[in-house]
Amino acid sequence: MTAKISVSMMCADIGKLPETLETFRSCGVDYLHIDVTDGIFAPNFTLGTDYARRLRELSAIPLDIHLMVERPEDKSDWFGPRPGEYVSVHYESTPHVHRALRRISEAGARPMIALNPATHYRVVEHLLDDIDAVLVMAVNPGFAGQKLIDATLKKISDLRGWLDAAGYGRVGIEVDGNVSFTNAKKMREAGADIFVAGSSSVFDPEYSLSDAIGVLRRSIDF
Ligand code: S6P
Ligand code: MG
Repeated sequence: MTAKISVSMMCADIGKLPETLETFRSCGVDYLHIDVTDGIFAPNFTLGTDYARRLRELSAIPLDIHLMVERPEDKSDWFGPRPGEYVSVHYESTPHVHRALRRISEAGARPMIALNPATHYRVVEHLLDDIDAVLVMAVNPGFAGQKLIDATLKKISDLRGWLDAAGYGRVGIEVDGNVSFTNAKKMREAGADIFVAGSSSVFDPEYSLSDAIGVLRRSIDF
């Protein structure tokens, strides 16, 4: 899969939203990553349904909704998932992971299973026909600005090899957390396809948004 950029909207300046979205459009950003936390499954309260709805009015870039909430099978519909959008649910967040993924595909969106750093990738074995991608967390969910957990790189390469060997080359890998310019290159080499860009790259105040997107693109396009 060609490398894709999914910008982390919890890192965006809410006071500059229209011009930020215009920059993302002109730079060819692939997805808008929407972090949703409930203060229970993951600490913090981040983004929600009204914000997602407003983004769809302001931008044609598809959403990539990351649900870090308990019982996501009851909540994904609140976001009105659409064709072309990803919705990810955490393996650890519900005993009904399969049902949660099915609700997303029934809504016409693309289901993704998210894994915390300590969760082994093999838990997705019986879900492979029900997902379009696996989201590998490179930090613990809840906050931007954390440091990469080093074991993530091996996890990505092992997962990529395991998916390919099982005949699931179509299943993509998204990586989320401390996707810096340097880490992004290593993550791409390990086999990641979708890169969540937050304070470590696209929103690094040392760069303009468009410059940062260009640097990130060059780190992952090879
Ligand atoms: C973390 C969340 C992430 C962050 C992203 C921020 O709970 O799922 O999507 O927003 O990691 O990026 P950075 O570069 O600050 O780690
Ligand atoms: Mg996220």
